[in-house]
Amino acid sequence: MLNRVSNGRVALVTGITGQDGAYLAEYLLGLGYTVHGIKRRSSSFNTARIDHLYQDPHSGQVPFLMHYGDMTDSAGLIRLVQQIRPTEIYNLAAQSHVAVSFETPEYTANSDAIGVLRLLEAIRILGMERETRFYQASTSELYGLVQEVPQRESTPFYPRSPYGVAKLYGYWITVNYREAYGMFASNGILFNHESPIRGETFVSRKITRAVSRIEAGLEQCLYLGNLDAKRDWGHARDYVVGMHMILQADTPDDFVLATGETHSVRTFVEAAFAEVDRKIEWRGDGVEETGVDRRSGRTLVRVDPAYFRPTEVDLLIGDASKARAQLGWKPKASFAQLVKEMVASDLAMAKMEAAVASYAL
Ligand code: NDP
Ligand code: GDR
Repeated sequence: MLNRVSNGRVALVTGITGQDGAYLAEYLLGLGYTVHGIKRRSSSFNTARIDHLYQDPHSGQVPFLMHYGDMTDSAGLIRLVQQIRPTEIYNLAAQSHVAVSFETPEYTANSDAIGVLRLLEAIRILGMERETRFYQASTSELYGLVQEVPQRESTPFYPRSPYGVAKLYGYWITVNYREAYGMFASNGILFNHESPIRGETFVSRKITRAVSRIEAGLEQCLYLGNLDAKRDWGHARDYVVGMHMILQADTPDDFVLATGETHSVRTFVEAAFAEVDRKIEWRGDGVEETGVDRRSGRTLVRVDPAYFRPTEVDLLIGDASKARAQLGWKPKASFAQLVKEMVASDLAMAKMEAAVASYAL
């Protein structure tokens, strides 16, 4: 058995190198957990988001440990669950980019659908059904084509991408193992949540990064796809608290976590540019639409059809009243605070990069 802290709470987090993995690891360590993370082998460093949590294991018993593993490798997952014997598993690992899932549908199904089964089977094969609680990172992408607004736990699913369909399997196999084997297995149906460490190709971070780089003179224009898509954007820091609450409930269940507010991509762009005192005026329509800076007359935003998806999710807005009533969860950060924090962080980085570039000249 690997390192355990005195309170006996041992978490295994898949997807530890991602946005949520980093916030969750930090939160659980703060609560006194021993945290084990699974990371993939990569030819370059992929631990930037969690490097600040790392402690040299040579220095004695440390609460944060990393292991190599992959959601497509059953034997490796079984071995890790057997060695670590976690009291809680948070399954956050996934090919999580919706647009990329259209390019890599089979791989997405392997990691995001069958990967969930592999972990649940590991718990079952090892006879740990009563020992280990399981959290599955389900998603508002399950709702897909609008059936009802706001979307809640009872809203029918209609996924619109290979990612959404893979996650649908992950959702139901989690429910099935709960019902069939009495496992404490729960789904968090999380609506979009962002942060300064969000992956750079998701639209929120793509926008705040581009706004900052344009401001620092490193880029000229932001190219986007569908400006009219609407999302319920919250802050990842708030959502990992909800993940933990879901596993502390008296009984396993499925919960929506959302802010209850929705904004379009266009509004996100306006809010981000407003942080650097630029007012965007929209001109033209469709793929010809541009966002022009009122002050300078410069075109700062253009539409690139390459970023449109074959099938789109037009409108997401979640109703988290079940989580609020049963778990006491509610998000703290507002949309405005989220955008402000993300732009401030990206602006600091862009200014530093610009300063280094001018010094090098
Ligand atoms: P990220 O894309 O930031 O992180 C995904 C993590 O999964 C990374 O650590 C990645 O590793 C890892 N991973 C990917 N494929 C594999 C694999 N085959 N084996 C092992 N690890 C793998 O996602 P987020 O942190 O934003 O999201 C966490 C989870 O929550 C995901 O499952 C996502 O689908 C889900 N979700 C996210 C929402 C959001 O708005 N952020 C909303 C609802 C659900 P690497 O760093 O090497 O790429
Ligand atoms: P999403 O997030 O698909 O909701 O999935 P993303 O930020 O990628 O897209 C949100 C919306 O913005 C539109 N869009 C663009 N998106 C990207 N990435 N790049 C662009 O240039 C662009 N232009 C417009 C998209 O079409 C879409 O409508 C995220 C992921 O974290 C999933 O893993 C998670 O399950 C869901 O959120 C909830």
